[in-house]
Order: sequence, then C-alpha cells, then structure tokens
Amino acid sequence: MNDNLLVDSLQQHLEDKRVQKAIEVQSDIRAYLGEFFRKHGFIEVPPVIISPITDPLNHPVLDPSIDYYGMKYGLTKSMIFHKQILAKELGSIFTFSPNIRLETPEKEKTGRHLSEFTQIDVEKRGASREEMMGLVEDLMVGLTQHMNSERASDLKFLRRKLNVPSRPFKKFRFLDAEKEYGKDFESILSGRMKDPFWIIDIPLENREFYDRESDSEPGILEDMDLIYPEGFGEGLSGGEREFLEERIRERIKRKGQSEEQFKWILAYSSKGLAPSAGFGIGIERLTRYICGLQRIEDTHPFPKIPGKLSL
Ligand code: ASN
Repeated sequence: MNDNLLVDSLQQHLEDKRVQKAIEVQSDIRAYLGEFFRKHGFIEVPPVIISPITDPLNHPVLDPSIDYYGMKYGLTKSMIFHKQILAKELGSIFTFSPNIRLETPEKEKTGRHLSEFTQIDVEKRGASREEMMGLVEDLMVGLTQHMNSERASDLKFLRRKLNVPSRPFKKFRFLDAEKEYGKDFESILSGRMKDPFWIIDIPLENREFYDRESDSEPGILEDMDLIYPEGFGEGLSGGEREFLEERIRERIKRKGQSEEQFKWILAYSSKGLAPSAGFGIGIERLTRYICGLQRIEDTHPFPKIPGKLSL
C-alpha cells in the first residue's frame, strides 16, 4: 500500500465523530471496570507482553516468536497461565491485558475481530464458575445503568438504545443449543435475544485445555461464554481451571498439544497451583456493544484489522 493512503485513511478514521465518541465512551468503560473490580477486592496487576507461555487458543492464528538469549518468547494471546499463577499467590486479580492474535484475513468479515486488542482479564482463587457469572451479571447491569445515566448524550449521538438487562441472565447448555438451532446457534441466538445471555458446559474439543472438566460429566467443561444480544456475538469467555499437574498433562495430551510447549506451566503446577475461576472481557467488543457499532474497528484509534495493513 502507498504510504499516503495509509496516512489518509488513518486521519479519516480519527476524524470520524462516531470513532471519537466510541473512544471517549471506552475511556469511561475502562474507568468503570477498574473501579468495579477494585471495589470487589481485586488487585490490578500489570500486563505481560512477552513470555515463553501463552494461551494456545482453540483456533489457528499466525504465531511470531522472539528469540532472546536463547529462549523462545511469544506475544501474549491471553494471560491465562499468568492469571492462574497470580490467583494462587495473590487471590483476586485483574489486568488490562493487550493481546496479539494475528488472525487470518477471513476474520475481517465478522466485524468483531482485531489482531491487537485489550481484554480485562480476571481470576479469583477458590471461586466457582457460578460465582464469577454472578459477578459479571452485576457488572453488566451496573455498567449499562451507568452508561444510560452518565453517557446519555453520547449514546443519543450514536443512536444507541441500551437495554438494562435483568438478572439472572438466561443460560443455554452448549449441546442443547446446538441440537435446537444447529451449528450456527451462537449467532442465531445472539440475533434473537434482547439481553446478554450465557452459553455454558462447552465440550472439551471446542475449548483450550486449561478449563476444568466436569467431575460428573466427562468431556464437558465447567466454563462459559457471555454472548451479547442484537447480533453482537461473543464478548467474554472463562471458566474454572485445571490446576493439578497430572490433569493438565492429560488435557494437553488429549488436545494433541506438546508437553514441551507447556513445560513451564507443568513445572509450576508441580509445585502446586490453586483452584481458581476467571474470565476475560474484550474491551473493544464491549465498547462496540455499548455503542451499538457495526464494526469493531470504530472502537479503536489504531485498529489492526485482519488481512489489512495499518499504522
Ligand atoms: N481470558 C480468557 C479466560 O479467562 C481466555 C481467553 O482469552 N482465551 O478464560
């Protein structure tokens, strides 16, 4: 691409009033989230950017690595393992974590993928999935109320009517939803629902190895996704975690992944990790939902759109 085109399109993007509003609203969302978790006893920790351990994810992305003093570091795709380690040592933690997931070009079509984004990543020692879901429901109710009262003029400018959801949010078991609505159940339900809802009990093959397998239903995980309504799609994923060395080793094997790649987390777990549960909320996806924007790039000043060049 010609250098001037890149500069011109960035300038046009940044001069777009909707983008400016979304960035302003996002600043308030970040402040609200930080205050919410601090008030609930969570400690904010700094993010990790490079590390030999990061999230394997359950879908393929381009995977750059940095050779540094003979050690292979990757860029953080999520801080899942660092969260588990910190939950053990500190209890309740959160971080605004920049994630790099160099998505393949077809992800551009979804309108909700950026190759660089931030998630507020949260973990709590000894927590159950249900406790964390309750916390998220409180957060979503409080945040939408806050936005409707404090950001009314911005939402009006964006022509956004934001519903305050009522608790408890509706829950669909993954396999039940798939049976009723077919493979595309998530987007079908997202399109039909008026309030955020949960997909729970996700089968093992659909998720990474670190979410805890149910004791009563082998092959089903104690995890959850929060799906935004009105077609906005997935906004959060999380669950209870495997923390015993032998169970982590077995799950890595069942996923067909290499123990070598995860030797550090296996070594840490051999000293004892703690049971914990947590989740991550994509800040740009949350902003897109709150602002009612079609495309996620309008929530970011310097969006890295899959398959496109950008500054
Ligand atoms: N942050 C998510 C979690 O806590 C993991 C992810 O981003 N893939 O489960």
